[in-house]
Amino acid sequence: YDAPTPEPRATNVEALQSEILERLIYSVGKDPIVARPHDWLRATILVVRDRIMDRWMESSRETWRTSNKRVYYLSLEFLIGRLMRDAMSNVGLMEPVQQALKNLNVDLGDLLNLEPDAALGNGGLGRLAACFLESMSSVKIPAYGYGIRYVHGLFRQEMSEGWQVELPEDWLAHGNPWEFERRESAYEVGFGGHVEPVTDPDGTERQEWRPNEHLLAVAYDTPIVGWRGARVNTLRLWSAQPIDPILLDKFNSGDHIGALEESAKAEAITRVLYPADSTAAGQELRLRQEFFFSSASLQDIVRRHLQQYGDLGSLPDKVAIQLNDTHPAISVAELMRILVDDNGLKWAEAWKLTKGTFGYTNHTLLPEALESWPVALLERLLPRHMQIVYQINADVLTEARGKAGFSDQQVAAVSLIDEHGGRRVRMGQLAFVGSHSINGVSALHTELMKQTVFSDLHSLYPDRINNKTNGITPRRWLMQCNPGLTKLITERIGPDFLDDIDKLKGLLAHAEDPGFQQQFAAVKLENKKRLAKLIKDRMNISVSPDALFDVQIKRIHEYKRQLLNIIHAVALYAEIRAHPEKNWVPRVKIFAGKAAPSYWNAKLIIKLINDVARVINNDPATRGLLKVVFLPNYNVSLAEVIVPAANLSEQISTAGMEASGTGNMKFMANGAVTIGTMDGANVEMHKEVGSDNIVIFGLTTEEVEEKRGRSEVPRSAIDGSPRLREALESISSGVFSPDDPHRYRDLIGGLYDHDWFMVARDFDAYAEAQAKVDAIWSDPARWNAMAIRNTASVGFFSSDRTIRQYAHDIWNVKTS
Ligand code: DL6
Repeated sequence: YDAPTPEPRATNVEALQSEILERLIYSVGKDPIVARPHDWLRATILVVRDRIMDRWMESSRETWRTSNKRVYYLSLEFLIGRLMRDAMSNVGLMEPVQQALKNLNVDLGDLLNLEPDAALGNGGLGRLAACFLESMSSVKIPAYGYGIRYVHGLFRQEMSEGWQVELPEDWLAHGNPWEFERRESAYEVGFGGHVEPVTDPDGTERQEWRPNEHLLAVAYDTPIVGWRGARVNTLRLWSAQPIDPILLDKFNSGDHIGALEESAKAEAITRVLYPADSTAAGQELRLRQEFFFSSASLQDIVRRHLQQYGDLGSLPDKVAIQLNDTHPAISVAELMRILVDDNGLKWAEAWKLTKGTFGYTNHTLLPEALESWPVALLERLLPRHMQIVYQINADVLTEARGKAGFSDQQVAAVSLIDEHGGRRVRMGQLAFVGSHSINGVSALHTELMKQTVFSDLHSLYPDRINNKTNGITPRRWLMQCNPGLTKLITERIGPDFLDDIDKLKGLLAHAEDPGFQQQFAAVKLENKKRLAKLIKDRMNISVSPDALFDVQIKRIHEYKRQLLNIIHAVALYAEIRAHPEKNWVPRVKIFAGKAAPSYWNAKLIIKLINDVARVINNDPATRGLLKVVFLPNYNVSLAEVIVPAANLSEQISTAGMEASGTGNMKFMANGAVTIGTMDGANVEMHKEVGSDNIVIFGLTTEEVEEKRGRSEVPRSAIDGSPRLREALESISSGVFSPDDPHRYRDLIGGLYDHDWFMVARDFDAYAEAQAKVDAIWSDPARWNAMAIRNTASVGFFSSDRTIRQYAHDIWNVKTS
């Protein structure tokens, strides 16, 4: 591994400037006189990329040289966003590149805004995967992310008269200078066919899967560079391609469309990301996607392992595979097939290696998001895997029946096959039994996992469930998105926090310092001005940067309760109109987020927010004291502008329903105060920052459970709260939807009827908490101290900490 490499590229301004020019001419093929911004972007990315290549190769060589264990993170989603600023900042190139471009009369900021946002994910789970990749590089873990190179990432959201409209997203339209196509790393993936028993020449009998459909998985690699270039890891995304690009015999016989059918069918697999994050998609194409990327990744992992170590017995010592939710859970059966059928291992030995290699992370307890596949579908698409699932299940059931005190009901609950209403394979059970570690993503969520979805598997295997509270990378979510605050913190406590985020604690000593408070507030104000400009430019709504920016940005879902927030806006509006003389705190309620295209109520909530916004924003009686804004097309890049500008972070999910949340941590880092329920990671934020620095309200998980259990009618909560009743009546009677007065009747009717998400029953507590927020805001010294303490206390929520815990407790790999 000591082959010669060229000298690392120079990083001074002159060298960068001349190389950008060179790349523009020789790689992009453009004369600088006519070059368009996209050409400059491409040339600049190529120059930055060159500065990462030598570290990338060195990282890879080091792993081969040292025989260190590799970690593989299998995820159907990687919501990475833009890469250029991340890469430049992590290798210290921001300033020289900016200067080099300036000398060429090009503005770096303009180029950064042109880079497409790689939206290969829906929400929390995909963004977490992206933060983890960056952290694994930063703490020097040899790691690979494996996923799908979707041609179209998450849809682009536009508004048509306040309704969400979904349009295709096209992140690859201008090519992708970050990726390297690896034709040599292509694997065949099969579907369908049958299984045949075969006898090898030495007399051993085994099963062989003979698929009747074949396609190619072609690798595309993207370098992921860690903080200060600590290490460069690889994100390997698979693209599906046909084995024969065109069926010539069909073409020659005149069937020109039929000749391309195979090709279209293969490419369909990696064409579109499924746009749902909290319901199992349940369609055959989705299962194909899941198997396609699992199979290609496992073939690649096994090939690399055999190349280096020559035998598979050392797999768990040298390989850790983390399953990001159940989407890659079929990997458990695929690895068993590779070990037993392709490599001749005994079943028991293969099972031990499989369990030793896999870890599984659960991200949701929502029943509708728990994946299961009809047995008949698996039998048709993956017949050998279905056999393997049956065999694994037989062993699990034998173990369960042998456990003292285990009831028949418990045995049925741990079964991989759900026998209710059509037989289905439960992917959570498969991932659980095939892994040595099963983790939740916050302390509360992990406890609830033990008590609910996995309670019986937990009794059977009590040592497997553990907690790994989520985190966010402080590079992207503080240093890069908030350079003003980063500079201020550096001036105050020095630069050590850049390398050790816990050092932010040093800010606690300055929380009460009026001078520092003023500076902190001034940075926030600048960020708010930038957001106010964006709102003006995109929405033509004027908002005052002096108002309290109250922000809820995340997927639109009933459990996340954007409805609670907008009903509060309606109630506040009524109060302002009724009492214009009062000393109201000016507020801007900012929303952003996408709804799954088939989720009617979520789309209706978007429409309601827009309807309410239109009425409130145009009513002179509010005198600008309340504004409501729904910013379309929420994505990582938009979050990077909104988060640094937020004063108040809305984390108001029904207790027990948000597994963790990670947006909550991003706001905390940027000095927003949280209003939230005791849910997900809010519980741990409350512990870290202290109850004086967070505004907690609402029912607890136990109270929610209890109310649901008693099927208690929500009407009394509504009858007992005049302001809630009036707000609901005004919405359902059409005050905000005069063109269709009944538009919200059913949505609001649900609150009277069952109120599953406890919107009505939490309303008064929420409104009181908001009044408390107003009171604190009216005392700037108190508010600023709280904001500073939030930033100071965010260290625990760094994804470096999370990854170190995975490394230590699950993967058994060393970190820096
Ligand atoms: O763990 C990352 C993220 C959590 O922070 C959110 O609380 C949770 O809702 C989200 N889950 C998903 C959908 N999961 N599935 N399947 O994105 O995970």
